[in-house]
Amino acid sequence: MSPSLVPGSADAAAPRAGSEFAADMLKALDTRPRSISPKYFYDSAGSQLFDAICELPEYYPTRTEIGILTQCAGEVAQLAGPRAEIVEFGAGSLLKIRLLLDAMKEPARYMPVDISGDHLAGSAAALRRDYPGLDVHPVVGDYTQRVLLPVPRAGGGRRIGFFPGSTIGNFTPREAVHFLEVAGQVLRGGALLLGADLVKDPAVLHAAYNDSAGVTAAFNLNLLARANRELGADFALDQWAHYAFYEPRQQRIEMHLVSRRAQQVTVCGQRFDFAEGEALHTENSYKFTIEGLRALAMEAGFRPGPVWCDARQLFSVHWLYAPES
Ligand code: AVJ
Repeated sequence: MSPSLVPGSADAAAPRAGSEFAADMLKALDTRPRSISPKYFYDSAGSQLFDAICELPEYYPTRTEIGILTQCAGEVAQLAGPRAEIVEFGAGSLLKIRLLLDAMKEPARYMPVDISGDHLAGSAAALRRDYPGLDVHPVVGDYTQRVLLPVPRAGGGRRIGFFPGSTIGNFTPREAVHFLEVAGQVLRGGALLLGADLVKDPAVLHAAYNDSAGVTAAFNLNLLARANRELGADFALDQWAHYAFYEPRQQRIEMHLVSRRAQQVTVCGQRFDFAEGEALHTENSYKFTIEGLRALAMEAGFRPGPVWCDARQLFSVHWLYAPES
């Protein structure tokens, strides 16, 4: 039995987050327009801020997806069949995976793939305690790159991918197809359960990324705070503005950090100039139509199955059949 391809890096090969962050930040500051991957939001402070975002009244995706998963879990369990092996891309919320595990018949194995080993260890311990029959097998790796899953498939059941939260929206459409192609290889013969945020009234989208409590602003600014902590940078946080808006032609929210005045910053001992109003692009969060998402999946070789939505059509959860071979 050969191990299968997963997007991510194998345990031993995982790069040090610090040095990768340093290299990517220096590269971002040297490029025009300046932009950096949103994966650097998630140090421990950023992960806590993200959890706070999920509780905000304006941020509908998390609670809406949980509602949908609660409704469709029985049907999902039927589709998955007995002794399924679940591969989660990103060790997300324990609540979401529990909804699936509780509905499934004798789930055999749970393999969360995440860049944060600490995050993985915490959730693995809790799940092992609560699901004694389940083989919990975390994989430290970056699922946005491809690598090998270290273990052969669990015997008998189907391999089911789980990619909730509309994290797929952080990829450009091209990157999303590439991710899905790699995921399709990992999951071949099985399926992917995918959460995708939907195109909707721009005012609703705008509010979700411009909350009145300022938590999303703090989450965005934490990237600069993290650079100060880890890269010896000297960003003056009060000289930077959180700027998030919906771009309807590309169907995406863009988040930026905008310099409030002309200023110089030092990062890893190097100086960089920012003009007043110059920006660092920190995140894209694409929104989808149901048909558009299904078309992307088909481009990557998946066959679309059932789709579940909330009554207001805010969010969608898709069952996508992976290629057979
Ligand atoms: C985790 C990527 C799905 O795009 O809504 C929340 C991250 N950024 N608020 C999203 C995020 C700002 C979130 N994803």
